[in-house]
Amino acid sequence: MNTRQLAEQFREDGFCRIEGLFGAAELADLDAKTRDVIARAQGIPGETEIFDVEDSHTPDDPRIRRIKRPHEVDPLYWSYACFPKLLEAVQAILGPDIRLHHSKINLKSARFGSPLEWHQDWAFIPHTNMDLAIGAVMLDEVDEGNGPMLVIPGSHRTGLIDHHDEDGWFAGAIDPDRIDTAAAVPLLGPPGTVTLHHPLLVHGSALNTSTRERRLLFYEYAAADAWPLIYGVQWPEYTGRLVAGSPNPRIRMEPVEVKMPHPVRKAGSIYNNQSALKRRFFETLNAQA
Ligand SMILES: O=C(O)CCC(=O)C(=O)O
Repeated sequence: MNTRQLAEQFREDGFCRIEGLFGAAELADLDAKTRDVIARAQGIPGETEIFDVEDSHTPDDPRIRRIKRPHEVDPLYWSYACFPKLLEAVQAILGPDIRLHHSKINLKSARFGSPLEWHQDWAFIPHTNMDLAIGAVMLDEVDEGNGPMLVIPGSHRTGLIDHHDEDGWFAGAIDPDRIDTAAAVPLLGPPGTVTLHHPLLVHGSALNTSTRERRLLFYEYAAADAWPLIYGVQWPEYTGRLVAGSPNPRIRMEPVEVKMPHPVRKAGSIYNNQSALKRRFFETLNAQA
């Protein structure tokens, strides 16, 4: 792994990709744990503290689209957020002191895994500076057919694009007419591949109509001196999420563009925010039925 090249590609294209970062043993661990966590969703009536569910979810036929904050659900996910090879790549991009801002597993199940409309993560997670890198660990093979993340190379240099609709509501998505969707490329790879993307990189993903699941474990990293603006961070929580470096109350302010993700028609995850969209780019399961 040439971390200097990775950091350069991240700066240039807004993302980089590292094949084989996680090996067979780590993947087996993560696979078993993730299946074990999902098994706990049997019988749940709807969304919970841990699970975000598809619209077609029922208690007898659980359809989970996301495991929320897995690093709080099981220590295994926290330990892999601190995986040395992963941190080495993140530190090459963000510097030595790193904090895990957030984590999630987007499951994108075979046949019905939800699409996500085009967006920039920065619109959801403004900080005092923009030194953030969003890591995605492929827990399954990701191919053209099972809903890969689609990214628009270089789009991180366009600045923040509006994620509010014409009535002023935060829609959690960009009007597709405002971006060059034809320039998008899929992030593909065998299990264990990791991608890191810039918080302003425009990306989205389609409905999974294939017979293959596509689980992505996201670790959102921030430089330790980037303070989240979107929620009231408590110091113990802040220090408890450091994955490299030591606590330092000195925060770096930079002239970043911020538009708060408020007000929302439907609160909750990006799936909820986007459910109120009048116009969609990606087909949904409902549209197929
Ligand atoms: O799971 C995906 O395909 C995209 C994930 C994403 O962009 C998000 O959760 O914000």
